[in-house]
Amino acid sequence: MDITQMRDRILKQDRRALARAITLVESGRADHRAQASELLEALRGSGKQALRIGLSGTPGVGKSTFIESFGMMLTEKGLRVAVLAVDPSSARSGGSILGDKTRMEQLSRNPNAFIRPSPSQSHLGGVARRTREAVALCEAAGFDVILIETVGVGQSETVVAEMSDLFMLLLAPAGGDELQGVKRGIMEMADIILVNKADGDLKATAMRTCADYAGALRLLRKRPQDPEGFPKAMTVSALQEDGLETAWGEMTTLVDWRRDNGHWDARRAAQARYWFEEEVRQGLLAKLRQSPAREVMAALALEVEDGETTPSLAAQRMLEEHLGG
Ligand SMILES: Nc1nc2c(ncn2[C@@H]2O[C@H](COP(=O)(O)OP(=O)(O)OP(=O)(O)O)[C@@H](O)[C@H]2O)c(=O)[nH]1
Ligand SMILES: [Mg+2]
Repeated sequence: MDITQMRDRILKQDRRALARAITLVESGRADHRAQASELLEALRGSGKQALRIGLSGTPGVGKSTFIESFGMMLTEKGLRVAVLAVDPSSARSGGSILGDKTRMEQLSRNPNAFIRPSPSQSHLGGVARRTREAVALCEAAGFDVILIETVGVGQSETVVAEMSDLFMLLLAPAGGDELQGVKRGIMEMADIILVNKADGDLKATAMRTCADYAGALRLLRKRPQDPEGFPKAMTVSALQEDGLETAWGEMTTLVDWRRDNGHWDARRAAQARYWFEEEVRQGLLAKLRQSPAREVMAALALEVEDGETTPSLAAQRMLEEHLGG
C-alpha cells in the first residue's frame, strides 16, 4: 500500500489501513519515519476534530473497566470511539490495554470502537510521539471520541494532558485521612476528577472522597479555560455503569463552553507548538547521543576535567562547532 492509497483508505474509515498506518508511525526505521511523516502531512487538516479525552489513574483504580463501560455507552449514542494508551513502563506485559483486553471484551469487539495497545517502547519521548501521531490518524479516520489512557506514574500524565482536549483523573475511594498522594501538579491538570467504585460498601467512602477532592479543587487557582463550577469532582461506578451519563454531560458542557469561548482552538494551537518545541529538544538530545557528537563531547569533557578549558568555553565550542548552532 503506498502513501496515497493509505491516505485515501484512512479517510474512508478503513480500519485495516488505520492499523497499518499506526504500525508505520510506531516504527523506528528511518524509511518508515519518512513515510509516516509524508502520510501525516497528507492527512493534515482532513476530517473533523475528534474530542480527545485523556484518562489517568493509578493501577487498579478501574481505568480499563471505565473505558469499557464509558466507551460502550458512547458507541450506543452512535459515536465512534478510539482507545489509545501511553504506557512508558516496559515492565508491564505488552502494554496496559493488551494485557487486560478481557476487561474491554465488549468494546474490543464493537465495530464502532478501535482499541490499540501501547507499543512496547520504554522511552517516554518515543511513546509520546507515536501516540500523538496515532491520535492524528484516528482523527483523520473519523473517530468522534479518542480516549487516551495512561497509568499515573510520573511524567506520563503531562504527556497525555498535552495531547488531550479534556483531562480526566480517575481516583479510588480513600479511607480515613489518607487523601491519596495526588500531586498538586496533577490536580492542576485535571478538568474532571472521577472517584470510581462508588458502589456497594465503597459508596459512602467514595462520596466522602469526592467531597474532599471538590474542596481541594476549589483551593486551586482559577484557570481561564474553565467556566463556573469547573474543574469538578464527581463519583462514578464503572462496574455498575453508574454516573457515566452525568460524567459525559459534564464533559460536553465543558467542551461546548470552551469552543464557544475560543479556548478549544487556543489549546490545540498551544499543543501543536508544545510538540514542535519538544521534538526539537528531543532531536537535539538524540544528536548528542550519536557520533560524532558523542565522542567530541567526551573529549571535551576530559579537557574540562583536566582544567585545560572552562566548562563554559567547552560548551560553547560544542554547540557552535559540533551541533551547528
Ligand atoms: N467495585 C468496583 N470495582 C471496580 C470498579 N471499576 C473497576 N473495579 C475493579 O477494580 C479492579 C481493577 O480494575 P481495572 O479496570 O483493571 O483497573 P485499571 O486502572 O485498568 O488497572 P491497571 O490496568 O492495572 O492500571 C478490577 O477488579 C475491577 O473489577 C467499580 O466501579 N466498582
Ligand atoms: Mg487497565
